[in-house]
Amino acid sequence: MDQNTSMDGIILQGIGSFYRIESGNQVYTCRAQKKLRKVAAPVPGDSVRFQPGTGEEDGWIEEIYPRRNALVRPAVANVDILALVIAPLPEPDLLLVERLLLYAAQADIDPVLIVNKQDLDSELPGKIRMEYAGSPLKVFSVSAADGSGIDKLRESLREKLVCFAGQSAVGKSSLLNALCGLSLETGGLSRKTERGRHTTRRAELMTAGGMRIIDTPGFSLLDAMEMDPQTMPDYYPEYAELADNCRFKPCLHDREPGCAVRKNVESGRLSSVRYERYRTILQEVRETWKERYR
Ligand SMILES: Nc1nc2c(ncn2[C@@H]2O[C@H](COP(=O)(O)OP(=O)(O)O)[C@@H](O)[C@H]2O)c(=O)[nH]1
Ligand SMILES: [Mg+2]
Ligand SMILES: [Zn+2]
Repeated sequence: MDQNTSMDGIILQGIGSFYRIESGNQVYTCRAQKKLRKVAAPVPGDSVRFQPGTGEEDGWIEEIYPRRNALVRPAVANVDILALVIAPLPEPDLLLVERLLLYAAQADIDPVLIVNKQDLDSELPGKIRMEYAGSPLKVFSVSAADGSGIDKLRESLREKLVCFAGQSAVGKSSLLNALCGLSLETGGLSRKTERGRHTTRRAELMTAGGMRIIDTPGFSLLDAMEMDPQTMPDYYPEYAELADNCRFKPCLHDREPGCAVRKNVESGRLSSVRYERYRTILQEVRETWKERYR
């Protein structure tokens, strides 16, 4: 094949054995070479080299460039930002949020926390900010319904590949519509959930409003997280900062005597609810780690 006609592009979506690839302002449809599919199938977000098809012949993906990171469900690569959406309604599952923050940190993806529906409850964003005080997490307060906070959020997501995640009905699709001028279906909760359960809906990368976005259908990024419990404190920046002051080194900031993190929680300088979630997840991580060779 003539190498000179190769182009670089980004995978938007896989449909059967075909892939939609964006390059420049154009979208091409190509197959993946068999030898390439054996190593790893391309996923949305992958940066690839491909031969565009000619009138008669299908184009081919020749190479997937190394991935910076990759999520499993949804299958997507090279994510810059994991945008976790919560709202006063449905009631936030903050333990889920906590797990997702850890997941993002492990995958080297910047998380942001978006508190939507501020028109329904203007106090939730402040409460959440208190819980994450001392951590570098960015918390945005927005309303997809009345548009408040949307411009500021859009500004910090520009030029990034953003994966939106959160419980059903928190307003992910509404937010994408407000942020990017899309017209995704919203609100059809029961029907959509039902359909999502029975069919494998694959992730699609959309480019709109200066962002590359993935709207995940529902949410299933993680089951049990397999990681060495010893590494967990590293992913809590405000705890890592204090580790030098703990009596034990390393300290998991659990029940160790003389733990500086616990002291700061007891004195109210660090959030006790976030700390309780940390310990809950630490316990899970320990159990999963113990069982890993069974
Ligand atoms: N009051 C209010 N309702 C919202 C807001 N954003 C979304 N909704 C509503 O919440 C419901 C679920 O929204 P949707 O975008 O489908 O949520 P998704 O399941 O996360 O994609 C819909 O009825 C929306 O109209 C908001 O900022 N304020
Ligand atoms: Mg939706
Ligand atoms: Zn400690």
